[in-house]
Amino acid sequence: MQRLIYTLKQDQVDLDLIMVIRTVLASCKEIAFRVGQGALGDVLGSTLDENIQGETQKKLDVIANQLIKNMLLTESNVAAIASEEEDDIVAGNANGKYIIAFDPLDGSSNIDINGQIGTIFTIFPAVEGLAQDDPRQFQQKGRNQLAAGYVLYGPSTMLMLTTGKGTRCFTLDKTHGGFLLTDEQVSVPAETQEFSINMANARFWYEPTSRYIDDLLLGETGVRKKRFNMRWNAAMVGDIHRVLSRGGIFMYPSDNRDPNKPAKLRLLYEAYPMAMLVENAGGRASNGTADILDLELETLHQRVPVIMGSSKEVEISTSYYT
Ligand code: AFP
Repeated sequence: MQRLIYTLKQDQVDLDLIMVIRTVLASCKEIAFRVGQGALGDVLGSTLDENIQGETQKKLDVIANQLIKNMLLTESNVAAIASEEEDDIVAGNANGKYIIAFDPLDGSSNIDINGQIGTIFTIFPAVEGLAQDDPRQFQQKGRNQLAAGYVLYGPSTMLMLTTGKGTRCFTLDKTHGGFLLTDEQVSVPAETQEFSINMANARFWYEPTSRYIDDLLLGETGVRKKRFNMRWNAAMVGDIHRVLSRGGIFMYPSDNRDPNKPAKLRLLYEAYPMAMLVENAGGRASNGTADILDLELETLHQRVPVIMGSSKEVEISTSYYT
């Protein structure tokens, strides 16, 4: 089976970018080890702190953030990093070619129940002429991403990666420590009978979301004339991994639950990288009215509604919002 580095070289990825991806993955391997230790490694439970989003930080959120941050800041090619767990941009090397954003531990509520969790990351070119920690560094369109991926710490540790030439899946060989290519072209079926949304939020949804989900729930007897099944992992990495593996539609729409938080998922750390992976696997990713990759980040921790997955289903779903 092919090693990651060989695949990236075959894809003619810039060697400096390969080095940065390898550094991210080196920290993910360490996180995978810590996750595997569980209670024995004292990684379960919460800290007393809150992150910039006002969410309680889990011990593993902090450990994962520190590991990735420390490793990336030793890389000469890294100009700046942004993390879901950091208030501001952290400056790296003044001559670095790349800026990297990451959600160190997605699906925090699954940590203590031994459920699916993961690390999501994205790499953009650094903007020349701007200080490394200038907020405008990250104010780029999703289409500018050079690479995006996630590492899923499930029963096996898997890497889903794109550098813009398709989406590839690798599995961590825990005996030898390398990521090996296990699916060279991930492909999301255009049609699906599986949807993924947190139904507990139904009373807060806006009318188009309610109408679309109602139509799915009517099954064979409704306008869709087929039965839909539902899955919800409470970790976007887990839900998107299922969508990339067998198709489906994943939604976290805006709602009126909290006027200060019209949407839940973060554009930079979650929506951008997942959208790039899904599009490169033949799927679609939208905020309801525009492709996520065409949006331009305005603020570092900006949130965005998300609808992504099987292309035909995303098309049907977004037609409810126009
Ligand atoms: P964390 O960033 O706190 O780990 O939250 C995970 C997440 O942003 C995303 O991965 C899930 O899809 C979503 O939250 C789950 O949210 P619910 O609380 O509505 O299930």
